[in-house]
Amino acid sequence: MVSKPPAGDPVQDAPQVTPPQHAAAGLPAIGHTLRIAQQQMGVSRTARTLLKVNQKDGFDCPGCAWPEEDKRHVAEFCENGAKAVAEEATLRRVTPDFFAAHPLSDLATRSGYWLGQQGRITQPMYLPEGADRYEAISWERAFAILGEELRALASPDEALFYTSGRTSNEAAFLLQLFAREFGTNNLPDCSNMCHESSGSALTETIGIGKGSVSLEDLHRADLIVVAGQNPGTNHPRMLSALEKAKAAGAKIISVNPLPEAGLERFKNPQTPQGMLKGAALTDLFLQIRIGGDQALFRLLNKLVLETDGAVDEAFVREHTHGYAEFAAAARAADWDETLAATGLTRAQIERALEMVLASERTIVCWAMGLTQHKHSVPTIREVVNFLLLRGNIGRPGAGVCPVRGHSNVQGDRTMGIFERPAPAFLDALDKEFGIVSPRHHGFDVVRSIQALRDGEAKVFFAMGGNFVGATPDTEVTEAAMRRARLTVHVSTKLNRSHAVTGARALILPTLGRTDKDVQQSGRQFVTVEDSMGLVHASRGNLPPASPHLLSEPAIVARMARATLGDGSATPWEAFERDYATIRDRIARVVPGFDDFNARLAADPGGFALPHAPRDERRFPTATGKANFTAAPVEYPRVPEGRLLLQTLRSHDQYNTTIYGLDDRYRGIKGGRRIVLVNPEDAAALGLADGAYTDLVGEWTDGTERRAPGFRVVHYPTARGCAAAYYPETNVLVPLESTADISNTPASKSVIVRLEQSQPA
Ligand SMILES: Nc1nc2c(c(=O)[nH]1)N[C@H]1C(S)=C(S)[C@@H](COP(=O)(O)OP(=O)(O)OC[C@H]3O[C@@H](n4cnc5c(=O)[nH]c(N)nc54)[C@H](O)[C@@H]3O)O[C@H]1N2
Ligand SMILES: Nc1nc2c(c(=O)[nH]1)N[C@H]1C(S)=C(S)[C@@H](COP(=O)(O)OP(=O)(O)OC[C@H]3O[C@@H](n4cnc5c(=O)[nH]c(N)nc54)[C@H](O)[C@@H]3O)O[C@H]1N2
Ligand SMILES: [Mo]
Repeated sequence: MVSKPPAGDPVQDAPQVTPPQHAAAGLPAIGHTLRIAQQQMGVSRTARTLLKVNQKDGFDCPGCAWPEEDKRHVAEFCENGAKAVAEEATLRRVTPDFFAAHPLSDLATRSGYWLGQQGRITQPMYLPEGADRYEAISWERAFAILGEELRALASPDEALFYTSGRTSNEAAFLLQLFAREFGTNNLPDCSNMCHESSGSALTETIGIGKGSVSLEDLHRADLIVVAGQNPGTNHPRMLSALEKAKAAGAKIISVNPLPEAGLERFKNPQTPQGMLKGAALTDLFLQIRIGGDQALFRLLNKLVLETDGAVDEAFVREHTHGYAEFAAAARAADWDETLAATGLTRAQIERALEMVLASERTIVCWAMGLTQHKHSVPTIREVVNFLLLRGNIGRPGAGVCPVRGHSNVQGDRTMGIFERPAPAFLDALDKEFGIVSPRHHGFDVVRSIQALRDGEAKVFFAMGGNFVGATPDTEVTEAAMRRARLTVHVSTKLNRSHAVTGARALILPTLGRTDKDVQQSGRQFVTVEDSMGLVHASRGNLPPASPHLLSEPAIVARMARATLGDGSATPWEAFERDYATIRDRIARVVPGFDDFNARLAADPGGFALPHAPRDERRFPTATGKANFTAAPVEYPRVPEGRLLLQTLRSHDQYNTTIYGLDDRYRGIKGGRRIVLVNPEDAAALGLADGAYTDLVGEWTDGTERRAPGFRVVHYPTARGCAAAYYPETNVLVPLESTADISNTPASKSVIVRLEQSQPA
């Protein structure tokens, strides 16, 4: 299989390379932000919009899920948040004329960057069977087609309802309610590709699949371990929290195959000193081999166990289960094997141990560097073991901190977007609405693609996101999507998923976070939950991108009426008229949302959801205690002459949305088809800096996948490891290459061969 870059695209991919930077944010970031924002929005709209980001009376930043501090700055956003806002609040428009000028066969040749740059979609569009052009369609007709196709299915399980994590709580709650009333748990979501491994690991070990720390805890920690995360690009506001923690005396260990600029040094744009000098953040950089984290934490656990007085014995006795078995496994950890798995030195690990032992309050933060491997779930469980050993869960300044991606991905799960819902959740939903939800599990993202491929699923509906662009094994996925009867995308902007369709397709344009949402009962707001379990309101203030847009809750309500008709006793019309009525129902179904509307009215800044381990040191697991686990240590074995490739984000992208072609901190300009290779590995493979190479993925079943024409960049990544951007490299990730237990695509461990070639 070969994936070539698009041919019909005027955008040139010609990467230039300069040395990587050692500091993130500061003045260059501000200039870059304003430039991008003004190109999309003009000067006055830029000012009006950016001043409302993350304010209590404003909208939640559509960037990442990092929480806001209670005392907000006037400009409470970061460079990349501003880019996310500009991308949505752009003045560029995709009208029916655009679709008349660009048939599907043309759209299919365009890059994601080009598609996104065309602007906001203004009207519902329909692609009839056999046609090559989308045509404008009325909302009535669009819902009639959708209802007709859904009702025609042999079973509700032939429908798939995907959610990307920007969807509000209100829209997500309605979507899962509709899916279950219709009769399926097929609710795949972006989380299946993201933090599912964290959820799987945490639910079993501490009883809740969410992080246990607040911003306040980060500020009070003695030691913060940041593993597998690049906050300088993906969670820039986290750097302010790390800076504050450092100022109060915290130490930081970063565990990463790449030296990431933001973690090295941070120039805080919110303070004058910060702008000039910046703070060094990382005290110890553990440049680990890809996939070596479980081995590292296992050895640290052994060393803690062997140190007198280092284990919090009272905590272990009172609050945990499985200690003996875990301790036996940890004691068997082997130095030589750990050094081989991690590529670290003995001295580095001993230094890390000293810092661990010197800390009374430890937090571990992580993101995709830990979640997207075959052995991600046992890796994260080993992190939990590490924290449990010294009682670092459920007290101030300590805990687990999976740093979530999309701004409401955590909230969507809380609202019931899950293919494997807990029976108690379904019981509450059924009781409230007088329905009978299916109890059998639905399809996650990877199973959904397999179901489309195998003809088991026929209608695909996406509440946001870019399913085709974000999922693995691009060729397989695109072929699968083309087998669908109907594909439907609720979207703000064009992307690859609109160009790779089923027999019929609908594009349903919707309001974004920045747009003012007025319904029959008046102006509405929605709510979101951040990475630390804080729920708050989000209110757009711009006139909508077009008068023809419907909000996400309105779209779900109308889809439900078109599909379920008089058979539904659910007040869909009332929900659309007044979102407070949706929140009243959420309050009665979802634990922690009691008096939802009243609490939001009392404090628009929001409230924290309950979290038993954090609040009461109570662990709602099967054993009633926090569980130690003892999985065998695994790490990727890479054959001679091959490299282990991770697929990651550049500084100028938001997942599949490409803002620009630069990756400033890594010194890449004007192109994305690059592969970062350690200079010694490159020398051994005979690859000069600037040479062009094909990336050839080798999968265990003997199949190969090829991504041609990547420029080799000699870069200080760990030995044996390589890195290239997603989504260009998704073609290399086999659909079957997933994490055990969580079924998350193993996007960070792809075995590749590099073959000399030409620019693509
Ligand atoms: N600007 C911007 N912000 C974003 C996003 C975006 O695309 N752009 N995406 C959002 C989303 S949905 C998410 S999930 C988050 C993603 O946030 P991140 O997880 O920071 O994103 P990635 O670019 O995938 O970076 C993975 C990091 O893990 C490291 N890594 C890779 N493999 C390993 C390993 O085996 N071990 C260790 N220890 N480290 C490893 C990589 O070198 C890299 O630093 O960001 C969110 N925020
Ligand atoms: N190889 C590889 N693959 C990966 C990853 C990786 O690291 N490597 N990361 C994975 C991760 S962590 C994630 S979260 C997924 C992301 O997967 P998705 O969430 O599906 O992808 P996005 O690129 O975030 O979706 C962008 C699209 O969302 C739409 N959109 C934006 N705002 C709104 C809105 O307010 N409402 C609606 N309805 N639509 C909107 C726009 O049309 C835009 O084109 O990708 C995963 N895929
Ligand atoms: Mo994500």
